[in-house]
Amino acid sequence: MISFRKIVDVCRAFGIEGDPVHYKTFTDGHINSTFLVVFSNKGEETKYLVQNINTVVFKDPDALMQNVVNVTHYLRKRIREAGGDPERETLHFRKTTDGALCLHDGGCCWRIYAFIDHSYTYDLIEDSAIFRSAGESFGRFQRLLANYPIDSLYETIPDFHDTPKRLQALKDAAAADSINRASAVQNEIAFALARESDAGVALQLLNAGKVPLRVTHNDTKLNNILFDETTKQGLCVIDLDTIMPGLSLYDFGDAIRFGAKTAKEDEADLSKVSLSLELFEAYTDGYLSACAEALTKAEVDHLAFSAKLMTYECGVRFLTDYLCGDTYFKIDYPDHNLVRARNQFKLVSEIERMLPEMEAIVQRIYQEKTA
Ligand code: ADP
Ligand code: GN1
Ligand code: MG
Repeated sequence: MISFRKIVDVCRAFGIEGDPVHYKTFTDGHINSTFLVVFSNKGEETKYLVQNINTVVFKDPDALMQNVVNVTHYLRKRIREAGGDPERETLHFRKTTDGALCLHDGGCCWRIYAFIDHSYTYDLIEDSAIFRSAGESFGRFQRLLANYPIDSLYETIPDFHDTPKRLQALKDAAAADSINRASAVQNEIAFALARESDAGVALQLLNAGKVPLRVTHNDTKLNNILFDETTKQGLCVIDLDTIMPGLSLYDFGDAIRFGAKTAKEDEADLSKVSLSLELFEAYTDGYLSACAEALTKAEVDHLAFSAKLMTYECGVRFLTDYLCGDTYFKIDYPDHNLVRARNQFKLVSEIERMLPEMEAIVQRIYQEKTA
């Protein structure tokens, strides 16, 4: 439990003056601990976003911050050139009074960025216009970073979307069975193993030179976009910790996994868990309107499949964490990761059923955008 006092001390190390007025904890991320803090100084209130970086997940926060600083610096220029507002359309970090990008404090690591006010995030939506805008935001993000020097990126989590390695980690966790949970989840393990041949598809396309390595976000959950309160449009892509060389398929697939679902990621009533084709179509339309021209044929042909792949991978990761004793994702109750894994596997089954329709939607919209 992180106290308000601790957070205020952190703010002081970043040179923030004035009286702390109020703070709030954000609960929508599974990795970092995030707080909004309000300070009053000379009659004016300023909001800051204070974040405790998860150093179990991110082993080298300084290298990670260098990535984020370089990328946001680059984005600011591109956004300005495109006539946008760099203050609200990308993240801005504060340095410590010593000029460092983050504050090391015991085993903890902290950073602070400007709070982007009058914005909000979604964990679940029904409104396809909003999800279309999310597709445009991530498509534009991919386009803005198309010429970013990819080799200069530090790989914050190696093999992050290497699905075969994720599956191997599940097999290892099941074999080790360190906290005796494996016998109770044999059905879920069997579900994952039955789809082993899907795991390597994206990497095979990469190795065959059919899809290019791009600068990708790698964590394109809907709640990693801030929406503007006034325009109701996607405003700023956040959570830049996993920007790494990757595939467009990862970003498209993960966005569909999280955003086109009909129930929350941890909904335990699996009868509610499916994929909305209307939302899928809306996202595809927004995404392809922003970046269709840049995609290869193999990328376009595998967009629908990528939704299945990323949902499968995420389910495998939740199940692995469950078997390992919940050391990676934050949980609210003991079986939380198992509930999440079952939810993702139900969504995989639903996507398998809908795949031909999803593929037809992609081809139709792609033709429209490139005609
Ligand atoms: P995590 O890695 O844990 O997902 P995020 O960086 O996504 O952490 O931040 C968690 C939440 O905090 C976001 O989903 C969003 O609601 C809010 N948030 C993050 N950055 C900002 C910001 N600069 N301005 C306003 N809200 C933010
Ligand atoms: C984590 O940090 P957050 O909550 O945006 C995870 C993603 C998973 C996602 C599942 C660094 O994302 O890879 O897909 O949870 N981030 C990391 O909801 O592992
Ligand atoms: Mg996040």
